[in-house]
Amino acid sequence: MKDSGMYHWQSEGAKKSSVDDMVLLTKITEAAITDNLKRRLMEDKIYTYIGPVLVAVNPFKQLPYFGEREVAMYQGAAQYEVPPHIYSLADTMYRNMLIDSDSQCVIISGESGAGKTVSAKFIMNYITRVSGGGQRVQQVKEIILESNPLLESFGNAKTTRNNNSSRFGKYIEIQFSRGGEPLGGRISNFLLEKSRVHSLNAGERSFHIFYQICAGATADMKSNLGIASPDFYSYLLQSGVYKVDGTNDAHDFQETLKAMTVMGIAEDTQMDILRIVAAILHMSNISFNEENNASFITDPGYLEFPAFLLGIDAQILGQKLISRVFDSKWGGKSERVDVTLNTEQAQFTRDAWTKGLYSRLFDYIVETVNKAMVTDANLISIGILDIYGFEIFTKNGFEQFCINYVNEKLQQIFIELTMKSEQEEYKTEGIHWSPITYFDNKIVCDLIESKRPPGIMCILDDTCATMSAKSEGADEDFHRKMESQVGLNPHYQKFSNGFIIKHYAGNVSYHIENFCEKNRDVLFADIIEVMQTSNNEFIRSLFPDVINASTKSRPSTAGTKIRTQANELVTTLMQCVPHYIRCIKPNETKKPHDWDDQMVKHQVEYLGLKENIRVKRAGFAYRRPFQKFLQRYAIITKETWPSWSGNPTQGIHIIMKSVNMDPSQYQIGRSKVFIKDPESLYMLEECRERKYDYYARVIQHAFQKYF
Ligand code: AD9
Ligand code: MG
Repeated sequence: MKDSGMYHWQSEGAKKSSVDDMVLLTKITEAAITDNLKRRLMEDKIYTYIGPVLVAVNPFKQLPYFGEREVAMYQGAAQYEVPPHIYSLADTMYRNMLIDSDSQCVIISGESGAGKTVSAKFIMNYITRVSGGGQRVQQVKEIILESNPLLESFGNAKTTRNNNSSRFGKYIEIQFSRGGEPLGGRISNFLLEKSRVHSLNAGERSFHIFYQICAGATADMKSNLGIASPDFYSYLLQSGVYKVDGTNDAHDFQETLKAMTVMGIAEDTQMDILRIVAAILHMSNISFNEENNASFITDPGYLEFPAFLLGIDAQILGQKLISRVFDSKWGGKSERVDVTLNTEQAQFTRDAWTKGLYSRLFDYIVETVNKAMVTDANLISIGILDIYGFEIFTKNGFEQFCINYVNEKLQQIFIELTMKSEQEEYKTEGIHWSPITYFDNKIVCDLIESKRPPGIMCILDDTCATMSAKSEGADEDFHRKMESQVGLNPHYQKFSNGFIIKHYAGNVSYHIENFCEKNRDVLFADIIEVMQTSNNEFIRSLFPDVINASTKSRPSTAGTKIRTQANELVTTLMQCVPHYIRCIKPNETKKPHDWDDQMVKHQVEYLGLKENIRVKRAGFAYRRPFQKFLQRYAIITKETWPSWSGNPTQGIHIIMKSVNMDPSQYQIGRSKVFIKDPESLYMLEECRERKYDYYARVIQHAFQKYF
């Protein structure tokens, strides 16, 4: 189909080939859902509802309906009046926040490349466009929008599944005044996949910034930072992929610099940031040889430039790469011993050094964005959660384990809030209801994060706590412990050098190699000490660590951090009114109008869309505590206006009766009123608006008459 720039959706009605809201499907099967989504995508309709949940299919092409015209069209429009759109969801969130003074959040889920980050940006764009504000507000909006290209440059990369894959998770809260003006914001970031700095899979790239600097550096930068083409640097050379379809690295580099300026990062600091990026590239060219189990630097000339960029001594850099200081206990006395490393250990040290530098730089950038938009007012907010999607690669490691764990947690929230709590609420409110069964993935979350009995993360932490500094044999030990402690869990299965987890979204085989080292995630004390001697103040500031050999407390592991963060996130999300976008990836070719039926069906299945439709269909579209309902609709009848102080149930009945609401359309529970179909709710809304208009006219009339 050609992209005519017209609204394909407006021909709706002439040919009723698909439904806008899948609650209206005549047959609720996975095949029917898939077919509905396919028909719509072929007509360039990428959005479909399941009640309030938005399903978004990635079109892999720019669609014309995201302009000013649509922004105007969706502002204040009721969901049923306009075609499904992400702007409608954004508008609902924004308006709900203003009406109820409740913070809102949107949980965007779907596998890698399904369109989560694009969706998050549409929401941020819409909200910044419809909200007003003076100069400071405009500045806050610019910071919010510019944080996207900045964080993507440092935190996104081309993978085999997505050319712009988020390699970190992000929850951004936009904070508003009661009048709806964005006054500030806050970003929480989750576990950057930092091993990408040094290890690339075939067909993938490292973080965008490395290629941007090569393509876009000015002549001055090139000579000051020693920038060459990407194939000059070992880290980038290993995959041999330098370009990404549809990406202009030189242009994006300018965007990155501009975004840094918007964040208030001074030009000198920008240069310091790029200095670190360049130093990492140069460090990758330091290689090692070995004699009698002791490594030496193949060409010490390669030490000079990175040492210069980092402001440290080249000789010390070399020495720290081929030897390491260990704390050893001899006869009760603690002693520091310098041990020579073999080639493998030296390479490991170099990579630990570069990834440590990079992750600290990334944290600095997130912190800077946060400082730029900080506000101390206690405000209402809209939170947007865009994390890395569920991943299954040919070889999956510790990173995929963490990424998939977070996705598992999000699925759990979705289940908790849309399926479980919905059904439980009917029960506690005493509403008549026939239950629907669904797969509750809590069992998988427990397998990973449970403390008692210990789940995989606990077992991993235990192994790390007792492993030797050189970590020999730790992964095997971890493997054995898992077998004895979670071996019987039906969602766990062992294989020779790894284990399979039966996730909600599919079975993933994880290779055990390096799990312990990556989980321990410590930067060696002597590397930190060297960095603290840097003659560059900015670089020193990234290493504020206090090194104290006698400190008994164990540093927290990567697994513990992600588990804590994931659980904190759940708590935050639970305090907001949740909205959901379920992104679907229609093919692996990244081409428009290409449809892989099996692939979509699989996603429909694991996202639980069928059960979601069933629950919605059998359930109630709307529920509100008595008081909130009465406040909102009191205007409809004379008896309840301006406020109702009698028995709430009676007040609600009066309002319902006055609009001729069919009694089968609503039920009154113990503390809430439930309305079955969205249409019935819209009817109430319309009556409310008519009354508002009427009173507005009366007031205007009186005003004109007397003044
Ligand atoms: V990952 O888990 O970060 O690897 P995402 O975030 O789900 O993944 P992303 O939003 O990055 O996927 O989308 C992948 C690509 O699909 C984008 O770079 C676009 O080229 C394309 N895409 C996604 N959604 C849209 C859309 N609504 N319109 C046009 C889209 N292109
Ligand atoms: Mg993304």
